Amino acid sequence: KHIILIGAPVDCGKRNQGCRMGPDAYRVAGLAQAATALGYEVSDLGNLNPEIVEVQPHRNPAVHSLAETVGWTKTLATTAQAAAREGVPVFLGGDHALAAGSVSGMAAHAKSQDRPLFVLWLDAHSDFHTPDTTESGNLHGTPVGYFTGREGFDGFPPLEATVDPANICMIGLRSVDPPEREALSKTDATLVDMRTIDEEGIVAPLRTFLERVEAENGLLHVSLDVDFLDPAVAPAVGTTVPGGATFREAHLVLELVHDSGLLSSLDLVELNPFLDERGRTASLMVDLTASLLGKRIFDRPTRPFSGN
Ligand code: DIR
Ligand code: MN
Ligand code: MN
Ligand code: MN
Repeated sequence: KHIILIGAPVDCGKRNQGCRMGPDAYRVAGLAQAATALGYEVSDLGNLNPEIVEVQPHRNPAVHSLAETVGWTKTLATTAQAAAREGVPVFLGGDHALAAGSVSGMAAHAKSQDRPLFVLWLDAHSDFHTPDTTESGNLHGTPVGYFTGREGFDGFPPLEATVDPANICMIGLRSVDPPEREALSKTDATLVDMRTIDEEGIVAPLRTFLERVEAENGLLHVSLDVDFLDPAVAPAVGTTVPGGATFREAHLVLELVHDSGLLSSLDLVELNPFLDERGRTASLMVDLTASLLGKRIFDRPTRPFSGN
């Protein structure tokens, strides 16, 4: 079992800066050591740079940093495909714009194996905008729109494979803009908002989703946005939204994903170490990753790792 750390200091997906410090914060908080202690072979590819590209300005004048986001998408999609052949890529963000590249690359990898890609999106936000519908112009609100093949992504690389929205499960939703809600309602994506978690718990919808991934022999990409968590436990994020997942809910989700044996790739996104309290949020993200990689108190039945 091989974990491949990929530094993706993407900071162009929103105006407030600081996520570019994320990859080193994860390194300082001991991510590689945590994975090694759990018995994995760990490589660190260091920090990537975006391809330099030129693009036409978007027709929506709010959109900013389009060229940089397109450049990152190209670099990350290529790197994801290469890394997925060798092990489990872990993208150290960087803001959520990086998922346009990481997930589209994993979708291309899955297609090369004739397997479907499933995406577990742990986030307060659905990030289902397109460059036409975004009001903020912040492209970190658009990666799911991109990798599901929505229109309006002029200048972005054409997708080798799209992710079927029916293969996406979003958990933790509590900030969904009207155009996103409208577009999501036309899909079969599984949408688990905070009210669903309050009423039914976080385990039932997750189990149902993981059973589908297993039944369809899918690859599973997990995209963990810091703001999935409640800001009281994870304060170092630009877009705090109250009422998020608790410490234990977050660990439980990742423990259950581990035990499914289905994990293929992971994004850790939106950490802004500039806003952190002595590395507290970075350390929490490392601990959550350890849960995903099999850290536990007592042993439990676990499926053998099916990986990539
Ligand atoms: C908001 C914020 N929906 C936007 N999105 C965020 O600007 O489009 N995603 N923060 O993680
Ligand atoms: Mn997000
Ligand atoms: Mn978010
Ligand atoms: Mn959004």
